[in-house]
Amino acid sequence: KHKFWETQPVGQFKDLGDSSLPEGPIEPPTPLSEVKQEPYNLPNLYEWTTCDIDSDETCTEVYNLLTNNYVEDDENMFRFNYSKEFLRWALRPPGYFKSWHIGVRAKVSKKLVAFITGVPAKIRVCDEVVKMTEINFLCVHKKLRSKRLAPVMIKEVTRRVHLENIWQAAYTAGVVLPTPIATCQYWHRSLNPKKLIDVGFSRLGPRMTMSRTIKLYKLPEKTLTPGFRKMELHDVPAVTRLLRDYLSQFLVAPDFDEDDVEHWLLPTENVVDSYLVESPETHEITDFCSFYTLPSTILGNQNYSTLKAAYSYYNVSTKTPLLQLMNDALIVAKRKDYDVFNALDIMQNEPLLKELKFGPGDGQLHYYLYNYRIRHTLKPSELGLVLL
Ligand code: MYA
Ligand code: JJ1
Repeated sequence: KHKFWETQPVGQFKDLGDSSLPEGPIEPPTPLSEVKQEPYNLPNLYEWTTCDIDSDETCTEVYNLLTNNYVEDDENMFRFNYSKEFLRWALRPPGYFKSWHIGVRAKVSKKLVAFITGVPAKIRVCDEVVKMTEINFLCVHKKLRSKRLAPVMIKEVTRRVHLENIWQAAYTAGVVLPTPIATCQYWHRSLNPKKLIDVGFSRLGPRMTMSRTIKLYKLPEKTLTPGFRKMELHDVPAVTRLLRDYLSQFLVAPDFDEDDVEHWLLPTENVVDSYLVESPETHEITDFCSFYTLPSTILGNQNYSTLKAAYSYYNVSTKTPLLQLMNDALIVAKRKDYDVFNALDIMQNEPLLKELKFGPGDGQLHYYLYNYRIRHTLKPSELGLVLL
């Protein structure tokens, strides 16, 4: 059934529940001298390219490929529309490798027709911190689908990751592959219900009018928590301590140092927003919340072309109840004109989502590890990792 994935060092469906298999790497690293030195073969009309995302021209080509060919919902009404600034942020974390930003071009026209990326990350699985790559932005042009290009791209990124002496990966997908470590549910909180209904993102509930719906989702103009403010550069050490401490309770979570926190959580306009609570008395940093910006193109609507969505990222509470913190994040997102606030049922989110008037979406997100076996499937609440 999975001609490609059956050949890869990933958990196989037939092994689910076999507790005799050891936890940890599925196959051992090989000496670097044994890693294949040449790229995998592509069909004859295509060639590999390393994408220099610093170059405006290349970044635009990647942006255009993804804008027209990346992930859609199951009814093809919306398509993710990552911005160029977002792509630059996502692809250049501390210690990134340019060689892991891989494109495929048509040999004659030089048109970019496929893409896959890796970025380095330290991820803790139970009590081991493992050097991994996070794989994202796998995309094959719509006209080249179902020609088995994706397996070649995955093997090529694997080879280039191996050349850096890294042997594990983490990734998420909307499709089921061998074998999820967890399956999570998307939840959505309407901020601009009229537009969401007009574009078919949501529906008027039974026995609801538009004006009752607008009233239902109304939010205050201002945040409620005293000491709530935007994160700044000088907060990096305090936020790192807070986040490391908080993430230690999850079975799978990133192992962030200060450089990671500066990159991944310091606010970047229209890319990532982070807020914290500084105690008005002690000036201690006690709580933190963040979201990233990922609009979607609205396919075939007369009146609207993009849906502005915020995605819940990392939230930490020690003093302010998580509910109040997330409510303040909703207030900020509403004030900044987002149409919807999305979140997964990971970490401690699930009980809050219902109280904050989120509703379950029609999409799921499956989490995967490459070449690392864990003995049990995780509950979403045991996951402390958000991929972009
Ligand atoms: S998830 C986002 C994926 N992108 C999209 O959904 C965008 C729209 N779709 C497309 O561009 C294409 O449909 C893609 C497949 C490119 C997805 N992850 O070439 P094919 C398997 C992994 O004929 P196409 C993200 O970016 C499929 O089961 N495998 O198919 C994370 C089949 O194998 P098998 C996938 O439709 C990516 C084979 O590909 C996915 O033309 C993580 C068919 O190939 C998928 N999302 O192209 C990648 N979809 O026969 C893995 C289909 O066995 C990373 N397939 O079932 C692994 C770790 C690597 C690094 C390791 C380092 C140590
Ligand atoms: O956004 C998603 N679904 C929306 C739109 C559905 C449109 C028709 N298919 C949705 N809307 C309902 C919202 C409603 C608001 C009021 C309260 C009740 C709910 O459900 C879904 C997620 O739910 N998104 C997708 O399907 C996009 C793909 C998701 C897989 C992502 C793969 C990631 C790639 C890895 O990097």
